[in-house]
Amino acid sequence: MKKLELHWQILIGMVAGVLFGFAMTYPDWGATFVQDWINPLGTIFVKLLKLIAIPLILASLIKGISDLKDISQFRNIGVRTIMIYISTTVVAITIGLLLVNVLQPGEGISQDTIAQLTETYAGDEQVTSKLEEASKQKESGPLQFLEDMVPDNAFNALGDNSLMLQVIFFTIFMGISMLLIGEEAAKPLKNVFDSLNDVVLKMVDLIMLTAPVAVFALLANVVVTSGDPDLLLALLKYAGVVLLGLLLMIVFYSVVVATFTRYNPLTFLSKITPAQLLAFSTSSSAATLPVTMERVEEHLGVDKDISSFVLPVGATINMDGTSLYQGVAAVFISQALGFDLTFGSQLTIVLTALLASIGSAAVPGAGMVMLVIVLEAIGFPADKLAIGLALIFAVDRPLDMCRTVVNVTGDATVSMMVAKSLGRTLHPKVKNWDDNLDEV
Ligand code: DAS
Repeated sequence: MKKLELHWQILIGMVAGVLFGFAMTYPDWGATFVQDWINPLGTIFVKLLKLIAIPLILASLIKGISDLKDISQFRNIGVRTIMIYISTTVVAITIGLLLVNVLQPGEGISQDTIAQLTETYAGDEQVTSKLEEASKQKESGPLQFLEDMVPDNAFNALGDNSLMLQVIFFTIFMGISMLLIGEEAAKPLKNVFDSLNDVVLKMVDLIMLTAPVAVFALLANVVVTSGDPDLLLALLKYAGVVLLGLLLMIVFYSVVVATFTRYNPLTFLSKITPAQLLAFSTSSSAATLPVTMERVEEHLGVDKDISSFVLPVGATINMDGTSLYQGVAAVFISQALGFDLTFGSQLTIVLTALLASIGSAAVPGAGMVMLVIVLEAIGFPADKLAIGLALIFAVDRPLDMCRTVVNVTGDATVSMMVAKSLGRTLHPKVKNWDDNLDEV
């Protein structure tokens, strides 16, 4: 029997994980069993992907830059990438604000639901920790993110996933310097990074062999740890507005891919499916990055000098799904708690959600932390912030999974737009995911 394509195996793992998770909600020992014996399989998988994310960025970005003819080509890629990222994020926030103002999910939330959610989650340490994290972010100055981007110790930066932007800064600095010293002088180092790149991509393939079991474990754990079904129902309209917005973003990307890059959007979506399924299962763009890069380079055929810059930068600063969610959540909370928003407040949401999504780390739940920045920017009462977060906390994990899919899809879309705008052809190197697994 022909081996199932990997994304079907992953999908089966996800469905089995959800069903198993629901089955484990019945026996009273079920949730503990899943968290103690099943979830670690998923956690190890996510750690393995994060383990190779930094070496892959290092090797891929150095190879990508040192393959360039000159600095102007790199500047071309960089300017286009940032401009397109900002544009797609503004589109995402605008879609979110249009939907939440038209559909008004926050109107009509009953006071006793608000009281129930407040009682259940306002004191929850996960909510208070997000408030603390946000207040730390708030204390920093406007150029803090620029300052944070420059590492003072390359080896520290290379060792810490949360410093991905610092790794990118260091790697670009090194790649440009290799260009400047000339091909001959840089050749020995370039050869090292070229083969490191091949080795790490093979490691991605090997890790992906365990993906079906890993996503089974991750989703089973999400099911057994998700909130009270009644409270989830109360937030169905809010969650529906976010999901509708995220779906419209996928349609937007498909239209852009079809019209701007002249590429079949269904083929595009099918080729990045494994990355989308992992984004959904892990809620982490950073963990998904190695697979996103493999899919975009080897299956969509985007040249490495483009994908090796666009994707790592996108995983950290381009979060269209997150920015859309922040727009919807900020207005939903204001509606539910009777905080009137002026048109000016809505424009403020566009700007701060753009900056907040750039500042959001590519890890689970980051979007909710930066939501506090958006709420404070529109003057939301500080004493009601905990209640505001409590209102949306019950459904935040499933929505995080979905917005991470959109974040990853947006990055892949932009890498194709940048390639097309530079006149590159898209030439897939492999047809199916496990084409090159035979040598494993
Ligand atoms: N989970 C984040 C990511 O990795 C997105 C978010 O928290 O909104 O993209």
